[in-house]
Amino acid sequence: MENWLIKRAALTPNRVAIQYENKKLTFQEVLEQAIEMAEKIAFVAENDPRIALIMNNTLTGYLAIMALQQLGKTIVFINRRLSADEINYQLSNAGIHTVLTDDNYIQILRVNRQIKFSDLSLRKTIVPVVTFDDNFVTSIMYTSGTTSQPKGVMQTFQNHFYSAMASALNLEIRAEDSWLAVVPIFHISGFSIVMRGLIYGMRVVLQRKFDAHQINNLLVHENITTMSVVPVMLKQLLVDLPSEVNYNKKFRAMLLGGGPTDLLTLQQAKNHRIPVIQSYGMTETASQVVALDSTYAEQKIGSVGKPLFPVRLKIADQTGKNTQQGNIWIQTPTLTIGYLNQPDKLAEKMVDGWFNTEDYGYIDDEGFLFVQGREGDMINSGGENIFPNEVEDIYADYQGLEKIAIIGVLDDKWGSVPVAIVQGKNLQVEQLIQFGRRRIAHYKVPKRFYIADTWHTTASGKTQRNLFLAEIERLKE
Ligand code: S0N
Ligand code: AMP
Ligand code: MG
Ligand code: MG
Repeated sequence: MENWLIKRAALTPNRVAIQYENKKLTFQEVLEQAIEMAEKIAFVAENDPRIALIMNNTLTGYLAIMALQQLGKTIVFINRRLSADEINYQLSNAGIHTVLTDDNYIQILRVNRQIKFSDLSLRKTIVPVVTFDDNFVTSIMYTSGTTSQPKGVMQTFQNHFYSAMASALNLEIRAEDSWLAVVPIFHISGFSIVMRGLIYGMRVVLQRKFDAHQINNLLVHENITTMSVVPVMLKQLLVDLPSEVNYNKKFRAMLLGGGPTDLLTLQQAKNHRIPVIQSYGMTETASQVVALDSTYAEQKIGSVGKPLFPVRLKIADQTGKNTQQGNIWIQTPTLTIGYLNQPDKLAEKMVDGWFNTEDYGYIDDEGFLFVQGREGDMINSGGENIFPNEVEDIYADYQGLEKIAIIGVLDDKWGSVPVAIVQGKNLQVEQLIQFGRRRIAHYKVPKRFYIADTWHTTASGKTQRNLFLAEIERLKE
């Protein structure tokens, strides 16, 4: 395909592409500023095939993405909530030499070049790429797994293009559309909005920080038509929004995804006349692959909907044999071409062209998908995934700790949070917490530690997390 940004600047030069704080840039202005930034990046890192971005949702971060695409560089997005160790692992795994950032990570990173956007200055003339090739990996995002270290999900231009099309065929594209992006761009929830903006020629309203009151103000007073949220965001918006206040008349879709939502929240959204579109998707599928049309919102409450136009869906066991209830399997042109440097890992999840999401669910007799959980007891805290094994492994090095089991418990704010069951000598909760906070993202650190008298194991010696969960539930009563 043509270079998307150059194409946009040719087709709709004067349309607003991006709005950030009090600034608005048209597609023509974005192209000019992206080229300027590309020239500055070329001066310092012309030969790096991949460059990492550690960014907030800021205008400079957005322009850096546009610039890197003009240079034909693969962008490695880093979750800025991760610990130094976790970030360094990803940088090293991706063979990164240069990190561009809008933050002060300078001391902690082990790479050759760490450059703040504001420190880029000298330029080198560049020639923008002519085409955005279907199979070119434009972005890489790391996801953790049940048993392995985080893996870099490679997303191609084709993945993003089909994803944008699939969403458009579901939600339509209208000339007046603008999409509010407060979900992080380092996640596919946010980056997919940036790609849709470019492909549709649509205004993206970028927000650095999620503040429910501020977001509600924007949705009430500005002509914003669409917003992506994770459940914790929707809940906070509902708490802040007075019952007599409605969003602006053009607002037509609150795309909700990234984790399970409780029915009460959906009901409250309905009371506020917020048109929620429930959706289901993942980094590996370049955002939603299943979505619930708002006309079915009531009838199919709790469902994430039907597969989008180019997507096929089935429920099968772990070997791929069809079942009523089991793993969710997907066929989609938005599926990643693989995990960076680990070609076997995607193959392990594929059977006959179907991708095993490792999520559990069922499809009702009218074709609507219901998601019911996930392999490996994954915990979804505010849209961030936590794998118990990953946290347990970190604590294996803790002096005096003999046993640990991480389990997810329901949480009013985050949906679900990790707590730890431990056994050992002289364990101090405060020190256990500090130990975790130095090594892993804060959201992964257990919120509470329980000392267990007896340990629940299976005959084969595996910890039975579900029995501990039942015990904790009893303690709460
Ligand atoms: C909810 C958010 C915004 C909360 O962050 P906030 O309030 O900005 O936090 P801070 O002020 O920075 O920190 C305050 C304390 O809170 C802790 N903390 C922050 N986040 C979490 C969390 N998630 N869980 C637990 N604790 C958290 C901080 O650590 C800090 O504590 P201390 O001081 O102790 O460090 C933020 O969490 C957020 O942005 N969440 C959303 C993440 C997200 O987008 N996830 C989706 C990932 N999945 C996908 O992208 C696939 C699905 C998808 O594409 C999609 C998803 C949604 C909508 C649409 C789509 C689509 O298909 O297009
Ligand atoms: P990520 O790996 O960060 O892209 O997160 C994707 C995962 O989030 C999926 O594999 C699911 O486990 C979970 N998820 C996404 N959307 C939903 C949803 N609507 N309901 C339940 N879980 C979801
Ligand atoms: Mg994942
Ligand atoms: Mg906050």
